[in-house]
Amino acid sequence: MTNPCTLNRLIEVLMLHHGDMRAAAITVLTILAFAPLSSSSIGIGDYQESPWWESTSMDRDGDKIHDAIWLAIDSELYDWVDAENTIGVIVDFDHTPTSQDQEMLEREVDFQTQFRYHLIDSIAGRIGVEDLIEASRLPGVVLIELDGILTTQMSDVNDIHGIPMIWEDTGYTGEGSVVSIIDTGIDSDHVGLDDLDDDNSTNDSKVIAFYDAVNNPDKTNGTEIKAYDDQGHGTHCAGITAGTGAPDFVNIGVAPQAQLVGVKVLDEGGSGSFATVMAGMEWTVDKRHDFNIRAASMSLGGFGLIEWTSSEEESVNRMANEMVRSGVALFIAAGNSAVSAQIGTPGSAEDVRQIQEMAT
Ligand SMILES: [Ca+2]
Ligand SMILES: [Ca+2]
Ligand SMILES: [Ca+2]
Repeated sequence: MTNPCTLNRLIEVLMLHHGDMRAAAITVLTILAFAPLSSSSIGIGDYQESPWWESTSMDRDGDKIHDAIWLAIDSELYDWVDAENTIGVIVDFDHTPTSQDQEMLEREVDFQTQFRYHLIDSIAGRIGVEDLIEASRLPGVVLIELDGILTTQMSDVNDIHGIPMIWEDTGYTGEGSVVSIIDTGIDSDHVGLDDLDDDNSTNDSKVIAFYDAVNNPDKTNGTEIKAYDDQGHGTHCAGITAGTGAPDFVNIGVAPQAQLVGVKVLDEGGSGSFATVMAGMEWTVDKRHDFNIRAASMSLGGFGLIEWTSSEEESVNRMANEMVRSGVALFIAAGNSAVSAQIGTPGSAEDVRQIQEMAT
């Protein structure tokens, strides 16, 4: 086996191609198996040669407004602009935005704040199309990004039982590990996800915390909302990762004794904005010590404009990088929904390492 530290570095973040859920699941197990062996993670420096916003491909004309915003406003493929003529944006600052910065946006350009982040220097919300230019000129604002849309990544749902059961060879079952599933939620009443030992007389929940960034974004302690999934994709991913296999034990997850944290960022239609997805990502980092979260799984894909403009500096990518820096091993089954040669957000994050060959 390779040096676990090297391996750990390789698997800090994984990018797995469209549909290869089987490889993704094996890799999750690899993350869990080796994470405890590693020394502290992430040797990525914090230095930056020049501010990213001065050279990002999101703003080739240098007007501090994401070039895709104007495309979005004119797009007939998706209703980026609502009936009030507002559009969802991520406002990037040259410093971590404070409540005063948030108030400035709300006061000066009628900004409707949705989330203010601390892992990246950004505030998400809606703004009137007519106020975009004024907002771009406010002090501290360096870029106004389009708030993109992410959707569930279709995965290969069959052949799960064909997974080589690494845990049979190593004895490793995921016991003691906690994985955050950032998706549509988790049905914690599912018979394969409701407990660890499939014995209803013992109290051993598998899903130990839940955050609903879609419908209850202000309830952040992780235990005040019962886990649910009004779409199904997140439950499916949770089962592949850590399902016990009950009731028939045909489809056993690759880490059947791992526990899960559910983070709902996609709605009942299976889609969500960058703003909401990032809130779930940041929550995972904020709660990593509370719930001993060692890894996070995102099986999301982009569509439409973000596939055209996908940039390393895009907010979701920056948030993904911050997750990794904080020590949460992130695996992403990223989509190539539009252009086969292109890695969609957030798979193009600079820290993402493509290790398909390891996983297959
Ligand atoms: Ca621009
Ligand atoms: Ca059970
Ligand atoms: Ca039980």
